[in-house]
Amino acid sequence: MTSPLIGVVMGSSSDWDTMQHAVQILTQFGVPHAAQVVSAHRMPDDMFAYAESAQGRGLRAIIAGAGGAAHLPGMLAAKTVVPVLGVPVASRHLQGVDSLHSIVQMPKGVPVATFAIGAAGAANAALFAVAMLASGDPALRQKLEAFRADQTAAARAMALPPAA
Ligand code: RP5
Repeated sequence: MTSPLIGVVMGSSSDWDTMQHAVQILTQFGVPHAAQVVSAHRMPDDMFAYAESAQGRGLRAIIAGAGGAAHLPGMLAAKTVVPVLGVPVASRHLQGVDSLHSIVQMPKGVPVATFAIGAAGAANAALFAVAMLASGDPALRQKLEAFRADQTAAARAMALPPAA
């Protein structure tokens, strides 16, 4: 079995609706990955163990999604130099603006690459991880270029309805 290159973690199973969009992209590109729940405030010891073992397990990036006071991406980044890509999950009361601010406003010295709130952010985090891997993998780079070309073709083919 191939070891995962990308770890996908989230603070709760309730984040899966959003984070599955990252997993779909990684699957589509054939990138070995593993997804699991790692909660910063409910499983802090597990979170540290996950981060501390990330390099040794061969992870090249960690995609971390969380909502509300979203500590998970920043705390993982504090415990590993493996790049952490943060996905703000939409929260019930503040629609994910809280999650975005929690993840994006890292103090200088410990970066978290932060993506858009919700499904687009999850998908883009995965595409960014693919791009990182593709810089040393010509076959993966070709797949990424083909993905972009398909998107371009689809956009060029977009038709608008007549004005009302
Ligand atoms: C965060 O709290 C999770 O990332 C999730 O977005 C949010 C709510 O979690 P649940 O109460 O749905 O488990 O830790």
